[in-house]
Amino acid sequence: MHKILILGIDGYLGWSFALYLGGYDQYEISGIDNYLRRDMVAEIGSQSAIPIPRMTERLDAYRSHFHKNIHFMRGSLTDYNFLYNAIKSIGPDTIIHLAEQPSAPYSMIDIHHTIQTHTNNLLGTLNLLYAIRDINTDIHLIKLGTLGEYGTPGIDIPEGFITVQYKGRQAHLPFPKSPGSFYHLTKVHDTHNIMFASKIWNIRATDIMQGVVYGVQDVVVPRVITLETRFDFDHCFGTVINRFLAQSIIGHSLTVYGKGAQKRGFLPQTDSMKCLKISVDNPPLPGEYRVFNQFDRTYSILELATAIQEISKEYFGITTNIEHLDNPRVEEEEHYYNPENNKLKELGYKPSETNLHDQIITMFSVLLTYKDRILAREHAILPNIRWRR
Ligand code: USQ
Repeated sequence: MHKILILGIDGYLGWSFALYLGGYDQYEISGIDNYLRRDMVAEIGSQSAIPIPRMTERLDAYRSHFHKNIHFMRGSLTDYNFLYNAIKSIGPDTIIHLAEQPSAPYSMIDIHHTIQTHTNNLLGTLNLLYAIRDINTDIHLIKLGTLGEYGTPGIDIPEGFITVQYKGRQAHLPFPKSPGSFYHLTKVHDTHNIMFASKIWNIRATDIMQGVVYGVQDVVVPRVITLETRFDFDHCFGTVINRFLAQSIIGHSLTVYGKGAQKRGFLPQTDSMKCLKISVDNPPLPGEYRVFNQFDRTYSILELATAIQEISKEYFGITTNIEHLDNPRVEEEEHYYNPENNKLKELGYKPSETNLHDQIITMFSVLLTYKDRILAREHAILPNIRWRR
């Protein structure tokens, strides 16, 4: 049996990954979470559009559906003793670290939220690195970073490293980082900590530079309500495609920040799961630190808004406006963007055959059921956190 420990198992990706692995016999799954995501979404006055039950109910539903248990422990990665004891007792072959505060706007609210984000993300990852050093350096660490670590540098973005020539000499160096929020900065700092720990302690690590994930989980069909993963649409925790869909469903205009020509790499949740499993099944060598850029395609924000506007009208009879808001963030709104993503493909990754158009239709159908829950938190849609005062 391959023992996998999912950190952040109660989250959007963590729970989906537990479901995704549930269909395979070779994995024994454990999970840790401190419910921080639930608390933060409540703090900003929102809720998941798709209702999510308490962890005990999730675990019961999982057992009934997959006929196997998840070994769950509640606790924070910032507590070294807790983390050490948990990893020691579980004895994982692979640890997937999805337990970070994931929102750029949340990290920019004020000094307290910046500090909270840095404390949670950086200390959690440092504790994890030390626990791996102290327990078993053969454990494969898979850590979720972000494509946003690179920013929008105006040249092609390789996977982690670039060969540079300078004054007649050549070196293979980490690609320069230029992140756009204090949240994204935590991922850059994590990257440096992991790279260093890997070098000095011989830890095998996969650092995933993932783009913006969208969609609902589609592992369990027909859908079982107690097994659904969360779906956020608020200005802090909703990612852009998920937000546009929720906005369209309640007749809100689509909130394009600034010109909307800014581009990002995107992937549906199912493809994120496929990629994570490929990383699990193909560990790096002892002491190897590797980087995967994980996304399917790049789109501009306006392209996405236009696609959702058209699909809303054509398939669901909903007329939606696109509204260009004064951009609350400080970011380039028109730029060259071309990250590379070959390494996962070389390991066998094939993006979903369904295209964005079909995925949006599926998401729409699922989300329509929860229109009332979105309407109940309509006040959490418009952005009110600005990068500059
Ligand atoms: N945007 C809008 N309107 C909205 C929301 C966002 O125009 O209503 C724009 C933003 O200005 C930005 C882009 O859409 O240019 C993406 O924003 P987002 O909120 O969907 O994603 P982001 O803040 O970049 O963060 C998300 C996840 C984060 C992950 C990151 C991957 O929350 O955890 O690391 O995507 S990446 O963007 O590649 O850095």
